[in-house]
Amino acid sequence: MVGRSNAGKSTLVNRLVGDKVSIVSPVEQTTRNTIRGIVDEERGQLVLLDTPGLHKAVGNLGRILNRMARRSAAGADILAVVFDAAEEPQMEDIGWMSRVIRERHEKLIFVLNKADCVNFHEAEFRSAWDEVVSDAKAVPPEDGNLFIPEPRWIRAISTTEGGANKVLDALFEFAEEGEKLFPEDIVTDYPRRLAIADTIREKFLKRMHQEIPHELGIAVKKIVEGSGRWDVEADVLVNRPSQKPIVIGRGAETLKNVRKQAERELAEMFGLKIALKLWVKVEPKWMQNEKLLTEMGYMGGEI
Ligand SMILES: Nc1nc2c(ncn2[C@@H]2O[C@H](COP(=O)(O)OP(=O)(O)OP(=O)(O)O)[C@@H](O)[C@H]2O)c(=O)[nH]1
Ligand SMILES: [Mg+2]
Repeated sequence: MVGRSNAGKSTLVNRLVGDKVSIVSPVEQTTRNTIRGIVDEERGQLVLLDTPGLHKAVGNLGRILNRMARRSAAGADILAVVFDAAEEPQMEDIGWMSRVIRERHEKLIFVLNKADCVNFHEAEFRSAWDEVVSDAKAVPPEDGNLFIPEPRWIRAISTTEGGANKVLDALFEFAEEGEKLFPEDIVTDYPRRLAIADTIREKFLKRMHQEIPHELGIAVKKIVEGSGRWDVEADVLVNRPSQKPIVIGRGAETLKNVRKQAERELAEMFGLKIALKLWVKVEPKWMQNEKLLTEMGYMGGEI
């Protein structure tokens, strides 16, 4: 699953898996890792890769995220490009359209997501594709070997039950037979430490706007496993001193709410009590710091 930030890739993956494996928010750059979601049903098993949405890369983190999405796409058997069709096609959408031609994606699905929205720009997306195709034909590749894929266009409403069934059907239709890769009862193999960090970050994203979300990083430092209870310590990293009071909130209200909401959701996720301790730290340019990025799981482990 690829596509520009905020198109609804993670929402779609969660919908298809039938469980929450990836965090969702209305701000850009929510997903910061390739996350596997596993669908297991009568027809078989699908391993879905949720990826970070492409965006104008800023700093190391931005570049890493863009590279992650491209690599996942290159290695996948089936590519689904998710479009936010509630808005007109944008640069990143056109970018993916050109890329699927360049990289010869045969099994290709174009998901027109947010079909519940009043302004649904299906026609604009289709004509944008026609234009990309005719541009490609006008300037064929140097080896003269032009391949124009035929995408399967599917409308979806990822936020509603059953709203993405057609995407699931197409995936099963395209999928080739093989051995099951995962046990039947797991929905993701995303590492626990990163899942905890993401859940905490999601709770912050839900309360913040613009600017700060992109400059917020969560690093889980310690998980102490007691009987029926885990004690988790995490650093909340911001870029500048002025961001610290915003993240903490008046009377530490923001921090307290985030902690409570995250504790509740994590308890449900792991089936035991979770006690969180959050430390807000100013770490200028943490997004450029390879040591910190590695610690937060952003450098290695690409699929
Ligand atoms: N109305 C409507 N909203 C949707 C739909 N699918 C997703 N959304 C909303 O779109 C926003 C972005 O969803 P995400 O799933 O986080 O988007 P994403 O593509 O994973 O974004 P990144 O991780 O930043 O690349 C959220 O507020 C979702 O609730 C849909 O079908 N209809
Ligand atoms: Mg996402």
